[in-house]
Amino acid sequence: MGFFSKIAEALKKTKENFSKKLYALFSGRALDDDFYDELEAILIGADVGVTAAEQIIEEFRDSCYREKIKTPEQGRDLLKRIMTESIDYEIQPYSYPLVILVAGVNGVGKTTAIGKLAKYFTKKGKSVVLAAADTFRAAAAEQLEVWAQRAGVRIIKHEEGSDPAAVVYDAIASAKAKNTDVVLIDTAGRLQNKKNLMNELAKINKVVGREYPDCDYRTYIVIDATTGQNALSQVEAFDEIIDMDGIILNKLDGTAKGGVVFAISAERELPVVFVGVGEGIDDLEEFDAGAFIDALFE
Ligand SMILES: Nc1nc2c(ncn2[C@@H]2O[C@H](COP(=O)(O)OP(=O)(O)O)[C@@H](O)[C@H]2O)c(=O)[nH]1
Ligand SMILES: [Mg+2]
Repeated sequence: MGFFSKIAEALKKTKENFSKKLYALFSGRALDDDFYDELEAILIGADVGVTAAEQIIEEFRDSCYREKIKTPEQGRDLLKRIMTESIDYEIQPYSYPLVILVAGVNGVGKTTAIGKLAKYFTKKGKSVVLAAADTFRAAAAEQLEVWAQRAGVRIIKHEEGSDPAAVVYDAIASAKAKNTDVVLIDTAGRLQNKKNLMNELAKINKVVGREYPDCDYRTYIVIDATTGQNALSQVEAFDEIIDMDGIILNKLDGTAKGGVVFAISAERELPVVFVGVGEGIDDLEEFDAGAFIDALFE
């Protein structure tokens, strides 16, 4: 399945909240105040968020006037274009050696995403090593090891409770020694202990900068789409700890809250880089704004 069909499948529930109502809205209605109120309600109902909904509608109103939009079809196309533009970021292609740090609260799917990313890069012919820097629970490294086996990649892990930054140090040393293209860093996500988490991530960040200054370094925060607007405060909290480069939006399958993509763009100006659409190793897709919108409006 390509991005479009996987996304269309994953967005099924979001669409129920969205595309049918939009379709009805655009069917033979005047673009009056009631129309805009209803449009705002539909956007907010799909978890687009108030800020993003207001921005989209303002832009839509202005453009309708400017472009002399008359028919519902023209209006629908215009809305599609505006919504696409609001989430369409240019993402710098990866260069190698590459290090990706994956952060986020417990249970959002960090470890799963690392497993999927390992497969993603090996499919591109890249060599990969995983750094099991969630040393908080022994089970975390074991879980990552299962993913390493599935993807057929190496893993560096230490004892439970050991220093996560030391794991990252070793993984980088190993990548240098073996000319490995990609280092993927799994981390713990205990937000209830914010100070520890902050120190830990900051320390890992420093080790990467010091030991691998020439690598392409990306920091991704993973969020769970089913949490909707709550994910925003997680993005904010992690973005304050280390400057995040992008978002992995997990569990898009089975949620009606796919509109959170727009909220993140409007509030944080962070691109969604990948989406998780299931629990399997191939259930990760590069985010494509145009295909996402097509699937949403379909
Ligand atoms: N439906 C669905 N489940 C997912 C997805 N990504 C992860 N999960 C599930 O979410 C749960 C937590 O994942 P895990 O990777 O352990 O989260 P972590 O605590 O952030 O490392 C597991 O049961 C995963 O199978 C996804 O894209 N879709
Ligand atoms: Mg984990």
